[in-house]
Amino acid sequence: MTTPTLITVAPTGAESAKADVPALPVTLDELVETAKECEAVGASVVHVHIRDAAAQPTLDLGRLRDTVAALRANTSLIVQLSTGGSVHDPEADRLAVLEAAPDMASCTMGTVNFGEDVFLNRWEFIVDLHTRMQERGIVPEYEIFDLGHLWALQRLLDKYGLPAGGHVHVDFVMGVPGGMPGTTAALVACTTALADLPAGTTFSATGIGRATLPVLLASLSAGGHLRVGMEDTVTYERGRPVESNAQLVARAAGFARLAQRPALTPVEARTMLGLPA
Ligand code: KMH
Ligand code: ZN
Repeated sequence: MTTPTLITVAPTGAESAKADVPALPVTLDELVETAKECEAVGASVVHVHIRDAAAQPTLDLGRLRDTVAALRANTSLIVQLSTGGSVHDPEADRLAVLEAAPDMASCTMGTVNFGEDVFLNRWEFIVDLHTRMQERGIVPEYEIFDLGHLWALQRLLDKYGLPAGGHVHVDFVMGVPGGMPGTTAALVACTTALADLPAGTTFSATGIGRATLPVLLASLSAGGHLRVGMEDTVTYERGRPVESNAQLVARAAGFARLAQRPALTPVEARTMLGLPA
């Protein structure tokens, strides 16, 4: 039996500048329009970073609340807010993201070098995020930048219990300079390590930059799900900038159909991820 494919779109991120990537959605209107287009071609989850009036990354709570409301009003997508923010965001602001009451939120499972920067995720901070999400009924997506992060997740679940909804879903973020590479071998190492996590744990994978296609194909063939979007990839093919997030989602959905693992609808995705209908 084949498993349909969960497609998450990560449309904006915190790293690219609007001046360098004009197609990047940075206003609420642009984000909502992108989300609608991506849902129409196969996305079921939207992983959200927002920008301020100057198109700079922000974790402003009012803007986050407005964003959750607008995405819910205009799409059926599962709204996943980033608690990773940008590498410069303080822990308190990252924790406060949960006050915007999304369906899901990201929870990165360890510190990782991030290009020239450091993406800091202390153990106590991870425990705080995990337990606050449990209390609020927010379903985490555990972000795995390196193999050891899976071992940290095993420790977290052993000590503090399963997430809200009882289902464990991880996302392998591959090809960040400082993290694991975006290769089939690294993906296989991660999927092998999943054997130590609760039965039924699901995974998606995304490759940064030129790792996009190798990771997408490896994940599909390994029974995994997909994350694509301009947070991770701004070049569609050599010398050709991405025109829109929907272009990336459509390509992912096309590969998923070829693999006879068509895209899940948001309703089906809710069931898989342990979210209320
Ligand atoms: N922007 C990165 C520092 C997440 O969204 O949780 C962190 C990130 C992970 O994108
Ligand atoms: Zn992110």
